[in-house]
Amino acid sequence: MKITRITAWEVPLTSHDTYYMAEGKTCDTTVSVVVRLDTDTGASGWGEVCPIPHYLPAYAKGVAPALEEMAPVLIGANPVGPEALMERLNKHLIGHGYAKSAIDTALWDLTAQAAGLPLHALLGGRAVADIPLYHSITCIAPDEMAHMARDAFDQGMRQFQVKLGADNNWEADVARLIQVREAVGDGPLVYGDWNCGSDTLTATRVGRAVSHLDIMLEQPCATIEECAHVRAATGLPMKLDESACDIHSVLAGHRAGCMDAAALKLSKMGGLSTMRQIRDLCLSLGTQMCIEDTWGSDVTTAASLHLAASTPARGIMNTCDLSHYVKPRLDPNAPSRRNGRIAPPEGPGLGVTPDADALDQPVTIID
Ligand code: 0XW
Ligand code: MG
Repeated sequence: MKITRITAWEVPLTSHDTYYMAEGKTCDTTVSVVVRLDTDTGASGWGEVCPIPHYLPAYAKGVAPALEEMAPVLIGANPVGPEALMERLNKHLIGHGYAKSAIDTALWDLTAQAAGLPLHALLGGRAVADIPLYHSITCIAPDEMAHMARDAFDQGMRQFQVKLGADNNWEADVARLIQVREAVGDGPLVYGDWNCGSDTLTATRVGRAVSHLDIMLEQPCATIEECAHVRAATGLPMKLDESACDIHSVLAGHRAGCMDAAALKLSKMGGLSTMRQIRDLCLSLGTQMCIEDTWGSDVTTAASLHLAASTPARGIMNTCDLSHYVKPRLDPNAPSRRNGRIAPPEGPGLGVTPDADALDQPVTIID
């Protein structure tokens, strides 16, 4: 099998509720880049990457030029066995993991289609029937956030990510955590995510004000050292997200003792090929994993679901149905949440095919 053409579309995804995070980071309408690799056998593989503005070293407009740069390695290459081709690609273009993640997903899609197997069969085999979801709550007024949590609880959700810091009001952050905790009752997992937007003093004050509650903190500050400081000062468990971005930083987070949980995101880690190595490392380290992507719709959600479904239950904390938060749906037949859980698509490969109507005109065609 040979890759004959690379096509990319830019699809604006609009959040159902504008999504506010610390430091003015917002998801209102964000551009997702959808990539298709065509081959000489007629099979096509799909990938997607949707960087959130100002969130990670990634931007949507960077994907198309990176595809041009990678094309000489990709066109004519055999997509089967993605790791070998990704190794060559990584030598040809250093970094740019977010752009590579869309290519990597498409290579895995083609490889699994060629094998006639669902993608999770190649990523370790089906370990769980379905995966628990978390519900992410935009940083707005505490009582509105508590309502959103209760609504999601009533629909079966049992894990809640409470966004903090958007209004630089630490007492409001305390209220957010207390009110969401109360709204969902004892038992569900509740964690507060600053997306790097706090300092150690503020995060410690918030954490100590809720330290009598069952609460986890997520990435309060930009560095592993600061997060470790907050964990030690508050005694609360800690999830790392932005600063756990590759094998070395995951090991550093573990050594610093502040990685009870970690967010594994496809575009942050450069795609499934790298992320499955990090998944296996986290399994060995005993870190609870959230397997997801930064943002996006059905293609990147499906890729995350295949990796999550091939991860033993002891390591998987949750996943995210990103396509639930935005419109349009790229593939209306792709999996949706049911009673707080979700399963990967059935059938060979990734198991999703974006609708031509959702894609419109391509921005890049390389052959
Ligand atoms: C990446 N987000 C902003 C969107 C996902 O829903 C989770 C969240 C995060 O930073 O953890
Ligand atoms: Mg986060």
